[in-house]
Amino acid sequence: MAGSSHYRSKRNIGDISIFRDFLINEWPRQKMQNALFLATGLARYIEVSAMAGLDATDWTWSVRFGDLDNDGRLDLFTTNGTSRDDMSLDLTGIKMSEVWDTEGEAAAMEYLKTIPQAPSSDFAFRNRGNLDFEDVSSAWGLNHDGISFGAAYADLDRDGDLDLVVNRLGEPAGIYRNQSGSGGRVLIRLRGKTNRYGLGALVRLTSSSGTQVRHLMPTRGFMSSEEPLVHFGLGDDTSFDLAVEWPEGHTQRLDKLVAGRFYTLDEHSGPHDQAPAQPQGIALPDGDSAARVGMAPPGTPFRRLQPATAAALTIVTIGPRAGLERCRRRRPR
Ligand SMILES: [Ca+2]
Ligand SMILES: [Ca+2]
Repeated sequence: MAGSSHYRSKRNIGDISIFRDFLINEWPRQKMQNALFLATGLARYIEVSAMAGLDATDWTWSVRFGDLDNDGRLDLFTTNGTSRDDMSLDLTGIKMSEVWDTEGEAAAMEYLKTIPQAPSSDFAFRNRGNLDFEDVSSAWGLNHDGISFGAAYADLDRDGDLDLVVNRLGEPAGIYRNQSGSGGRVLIRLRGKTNRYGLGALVRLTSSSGTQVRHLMPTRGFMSSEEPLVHFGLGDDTSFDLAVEWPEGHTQRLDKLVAGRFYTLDEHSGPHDQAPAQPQGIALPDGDSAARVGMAPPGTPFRRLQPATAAALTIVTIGPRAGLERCRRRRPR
C-alpha cells in the first residue's frame, strides 16, 4: 500500500487516525508497506522488502512470484488499481468527514459513490540475485495502467515458460504470452494416490547452480488459482535431481533428470510399494525464436499446441450447452 512515487505516497496516505491503535498494537505489528520475510535459518525471519526494492507498489492485490525469464531466480508480478480512489486524503479524509458531520452517514455513503476510479500500473520485478530486484514493468510489457485484481500463471502454450492471466475491472482479461527464449525450464505434474494433484507437496530441485524449492499450492494471489503444476527455471543447467515431500509425509527422490521436459510423477510411498519407472517426460519445444525476455501484449496469438499435450488443454466454447456437449462426448459406449 506504500506509494510507488513521492506524489502517490503523499496523496494516498489516507486518514489513519481511527486505525492507529490497530497499527501499533496488533501482533505482528502492522506496517503500511509491503513486507518480504527472509528466513534466516535460525528460527527467525527478517523483513527485507526495502532492501530488495519491493516495499512500495501502490495498492496491490495479487502478488505472484514466478521465474518468468527461466534463469533460476523467482521474479515478481503485482496487480494494482482501485475501483474508488478512497485512499486519497483530499477526496475522503477531509471531504468525507465534512459530509458525514454535516449531512450524516447516508449522505457520506452517497458521496463515496461519486469518488472516481484510481487506475494504476501493474509492476514486474526481475530478480537479479542477492535480494536485488529490478523494475522491468515496462521492459517486459507488464505495465498495464488500469484496475487489475486477480492474476495467475499457467504455461498456456506448453513451451515450458510461465504465461500470465490477469482479470480487470471494466475491460477484458489480459492474457500474456511469455516470449522468453532462453534458460532451461521444466514442468512437473504430481499424481498422488489420494491427493490427486499432490497439493501441499514440497518439491526440491537441485542442479549445479544450487537448490530451488516450490510449494505446490495453486491458490495464490487475490481470489485466484493456478493450474496445479510446478515450474522451475534452470538457467544454463541441463540436468537436476528432484526430491518430492508428499503431504502424507514421505519423500520421493529422482536423480539425473534433464531440463526441457514436462514430467508426470506418480506417488511412490515406500519400500513395499512398486517403485515407478524413471519418468521420461515429454519434450518441451524450444523457446520463442525471438528470444526476447518479456510478455507479448494481450491479443497476441499463442503458438499451436503440441499434440502430446493438447488433451490437457482442451478449450471449449463457453456457452449454455458447452458443458452438456462435453459430457456427451465423454460418455462411455
Ligand atoms: Ca527469473
Ligand atoms: Ca508458455
